[in-house]
Amino acid sequence: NPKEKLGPQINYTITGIDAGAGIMASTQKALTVYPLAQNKWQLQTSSTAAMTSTLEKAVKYKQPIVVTGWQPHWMFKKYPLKFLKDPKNVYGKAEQIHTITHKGFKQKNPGAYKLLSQFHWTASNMSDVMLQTNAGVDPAKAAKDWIKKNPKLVAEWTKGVPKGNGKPVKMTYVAWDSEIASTNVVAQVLDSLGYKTTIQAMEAQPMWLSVAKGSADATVSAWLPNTSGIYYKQYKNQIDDAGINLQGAKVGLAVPKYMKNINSIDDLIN
Ligand code: PBE
Repeated sequence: NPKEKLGPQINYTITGIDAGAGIMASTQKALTVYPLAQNKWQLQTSSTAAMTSTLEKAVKYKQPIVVTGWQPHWMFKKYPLKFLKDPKNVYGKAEQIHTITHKGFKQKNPGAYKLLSQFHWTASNMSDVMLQTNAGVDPAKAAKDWIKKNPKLVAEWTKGVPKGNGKPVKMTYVAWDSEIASTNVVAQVLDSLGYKTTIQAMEAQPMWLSVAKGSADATVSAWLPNTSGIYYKQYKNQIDDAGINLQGAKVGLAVPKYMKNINSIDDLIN
């Protein structure tokens, strides 16, 4: 019933993801800024898989739901979602995804660093891989297929990069669908030049710490300036920003389009 208030219908709950995600920290901030928390709203911590499955059920029965949403992600292709307006700009405007390495990595492995700094693709490229993995294709296989279909772009990344001769590259990432896609693709391109790349999934905080300490060499998972901003600030002296690998990412709260009266975060309170 659209005339009924939204809060009581969904137990004043925003369905979130893993606690370490930047979008969760931003949403905590939104709870105070808007002020949702004062109006009984809360953020539920879960995982991307649990959030998208709750979303799928809601969409199936056209029930209201508010989720933490971001792009690029297949959820926007699979479900009729819209971002809520964020007039108080808690989530920032467009985000970029950066490639971050340990401070000493450029010197230790200049070839791999060069490739990592030349890695860039579009939201649509990334979505191609994500749609495959979402359909059940193994991430390594999805990455391999994508690389085969995109030789021109891959050639830009490998341009002027020397052979790896077995030099190790330790990459770390958080198992968000977007980063599963980018990390697998980059690792395979590195390996195709003879580098020996390992990829290890972690929670966000230990991932940043590993790159800062040098127990990992690099990550392509840094959503900046806002989403991973707390980690970036904390470790900025021990890391090197190798550049933007994806432009125009976006983070916020999202609802299904059939929730016609809810278009802004402010609308959650009324
Ligand atoms: N995300 C996807 C992450 C970054 C990548 C938006 C869920 C986050 O830290 O919120």
